[in-house]
Amino acid sequence: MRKIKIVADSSADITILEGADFSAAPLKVVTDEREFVDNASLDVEEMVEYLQGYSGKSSTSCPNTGDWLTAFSDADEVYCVTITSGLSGSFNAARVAAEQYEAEHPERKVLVVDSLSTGGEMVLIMEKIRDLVQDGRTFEEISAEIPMYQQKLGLLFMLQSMRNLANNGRVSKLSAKFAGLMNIRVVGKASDVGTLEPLDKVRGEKATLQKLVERLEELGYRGGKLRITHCFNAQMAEELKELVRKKFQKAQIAIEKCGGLCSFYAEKGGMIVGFEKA
Ligand code: X90
Repeated sequence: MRKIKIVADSSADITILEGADFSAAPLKVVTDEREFVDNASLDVEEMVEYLQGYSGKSSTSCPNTGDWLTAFSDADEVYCVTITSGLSGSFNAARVAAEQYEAEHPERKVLVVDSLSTGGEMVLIMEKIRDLVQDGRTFEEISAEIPMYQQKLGLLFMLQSMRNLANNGRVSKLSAKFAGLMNIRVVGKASDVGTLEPLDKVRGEKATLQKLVERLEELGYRGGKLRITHCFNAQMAEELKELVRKKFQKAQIAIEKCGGLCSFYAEKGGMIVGFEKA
């Protein structure tokens, strides 16, 4: 039997993937005083509280080659999904790890997938990989299929603050300016090159939820799988789920909490929505 592993960096916000041998490689959140390793034992709530009261410099770092190799372990086939290469070095580090892994063990194979996204969209990719593995598909078939499936995925976000994104150069100061001012939230999507593309500035919770549903439909969502991750905003996540369900009764919707990395950038109140297009 070939040993198969599915791995991702911790921006996918999961610690287990049902029906698969899964491992995560942690990103880190770093301040002048503390370092938070984004793994299952991180107290995300404590981190978010601490960051709210902290006004010094804070930043993040992606897994290094060694972290990825640890996650690959000793599998014959590794399927590795990373946060977008447009915003992080995670994909590059994973590629270096994959080359080293294959060079040291010529019979082993690694597929590294640049999600051009994060959060729930990464999980949808991994669930697809798991289903294809369970259907008995080969490494080569899966490697060909995944880029096609990625064409059918999208990611929306809703942010109440973009301070950490702007301070770390992941969006322009100009795009970040409005989030949080006068009850304004920013709704945007992952662009084709895996960067943040702000779309709307919306005032008020109800209007924001309506805008999210409108954008979902516009981007091609028609009731398939949808995965909401939120940073301490279970209420809006549930409301979004209800609104989507009203339009698409058969929608398969999951709600999860953001882990450390996504909480750092999405900040309190933020939501990230990965979804399948029709
Ligand atoms: O390598 C690193 O240090 C990690 C850098 C990650 C930077 C951005 C993470 C954004 C997370 C924000 C909303 C979703 C945006 C998706 C855009 C593709 C959450």
